[in-house]
Amino acid sequence: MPSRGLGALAFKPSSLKHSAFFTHLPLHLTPSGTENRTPGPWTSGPTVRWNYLSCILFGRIPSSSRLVPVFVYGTLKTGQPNHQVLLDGTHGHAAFRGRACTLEPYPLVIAGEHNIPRLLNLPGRGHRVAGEVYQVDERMLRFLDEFEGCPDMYQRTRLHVALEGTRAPLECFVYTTATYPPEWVHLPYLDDYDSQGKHGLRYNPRENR
Ligand code: PCA
Repeated sequence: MPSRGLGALAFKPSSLKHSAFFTHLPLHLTPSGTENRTPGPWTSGPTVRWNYLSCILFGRIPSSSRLVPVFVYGTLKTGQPNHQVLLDGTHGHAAFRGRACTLEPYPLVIAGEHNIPRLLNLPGRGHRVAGEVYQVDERMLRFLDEFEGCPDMYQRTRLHVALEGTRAPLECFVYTTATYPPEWVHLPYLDDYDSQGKHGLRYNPRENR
């Protein structure tokens, strides 16, 4: 049995390796790591019967509708300007899992002319950052990739968070910024983004840009 890290949870069953979904995603966006070798219920032979049966008996979710954890730290958080997109069922499914904090410190800055929060992919600098974890389905994940301008504006990377009320660190997807002007590293570091915070740098929603 392969280890059940994020890779195993993340829509990469061997039976779907060549499906439209995986050929559609850029390689670096498909979670790497251990493949889930559990075949989906659509495979043929005796396996198909077992898979259907196990779905019914144990409530096992078919691989195509598995949920993956996404850590949000900026405008997607509750009460922030883009939170609504997570609640919109036409984008897919997102279920709130809990509040969380990055295990390692990261520089979280507000940058650029539109005052956009950016988690710079520089673990070890800045503060441990507060946010929220959502379990999202593949449709919502694809929507978020597009919404966050991934892979140009943000990159979908992974980090570990401490989820409130749990002990084990949880590996999540997160939208970070890997390439940025060098001066961004010297901006003030936040630990809990609030678009209405004392910093006074009001987020400029995309419809106004
Ligand atoms: N939206 C994503 C990344 C930064 C942003 O504003 C989030 O909230 O995590």
